[in-house]
Amino acid sequence: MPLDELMVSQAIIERFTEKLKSALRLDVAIVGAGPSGMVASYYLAQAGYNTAIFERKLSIGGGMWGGGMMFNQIVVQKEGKRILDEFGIKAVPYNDNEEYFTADAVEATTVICAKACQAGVKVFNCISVEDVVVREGRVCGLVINWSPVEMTGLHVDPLVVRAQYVIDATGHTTEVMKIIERKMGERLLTPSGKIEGEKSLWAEIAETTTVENTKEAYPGIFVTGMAANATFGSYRMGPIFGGMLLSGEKVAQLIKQRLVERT
Ligand code: 48H
Repeated sequence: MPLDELMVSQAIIERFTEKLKSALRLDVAIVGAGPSGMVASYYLAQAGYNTAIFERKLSIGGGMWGGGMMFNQIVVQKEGKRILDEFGIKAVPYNDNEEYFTADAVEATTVICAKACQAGVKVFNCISVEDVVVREGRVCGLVINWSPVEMTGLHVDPLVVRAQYVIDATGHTTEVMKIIERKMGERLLTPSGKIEGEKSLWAEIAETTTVENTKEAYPGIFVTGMAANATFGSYRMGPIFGGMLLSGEKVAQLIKQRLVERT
């Protein structure tokens, strides 16, 4: 049988459209496919929730591919190693008392993403989140557009997806929370009611507070990973990833509880 080019195009168009349509009413919409967002998506999809990630870039993985200064190894302290084990990522002890472990950044990124996809997460790369949908002081969806539209500044209107909960996993830039702060003119669930802002590097405090700061930051939206520390005003930690993995796990747990309470 001759290869039918139109069949190839038709298959892509139909299957992608099905995927996008199935993401119109989500349980959880995650912005950003860095380590915290991807880990969160895995646990939520594994629990049976309709979960999608929207990632601006062509590649998933956020800052994890690059390890530290493009030395593509990541360091995870012993508290976070459990998550590497759960995903089946090889963790190599670095010091005698097994406080620090290293993992290959490429293996860690690709395995987490593969497990998330296999658990049922719908990953949409090359799509940027440009706004949120609100109802009576609560976030209930995302406004999305192709990243090339955003990058070229074309005047093309976006589409909308609804979600019971949204996660801002956009890293240092904490983009979704910044949009809410700028546009809604209401108090965020932070001490000052505003985004507190990221502080300089103090790894020990930063790693603990990344998990503590993983919580709801405005009704309907939770923050995870670096976005949690930027929103609630803590330090950066440099190239250590345990806090990112644990924060992703925590945000999934918190949202699972809420989803159970809502049913
Ligand atoms: C769609 C978007 C949008 C948008 C951004 O930066 P990330 O890797 O995020 P985390 O928090 O999971 O991990 C942080 C870690 O990588 C890191 O930078 C560390 C540990 N730094 C410490 C230090 O001291 O420097 O990923 C965020 C992702 C990226 O892929 C962005 O492209 C994406 O979010 N993103 N996607 N719509 N509006 N904004």
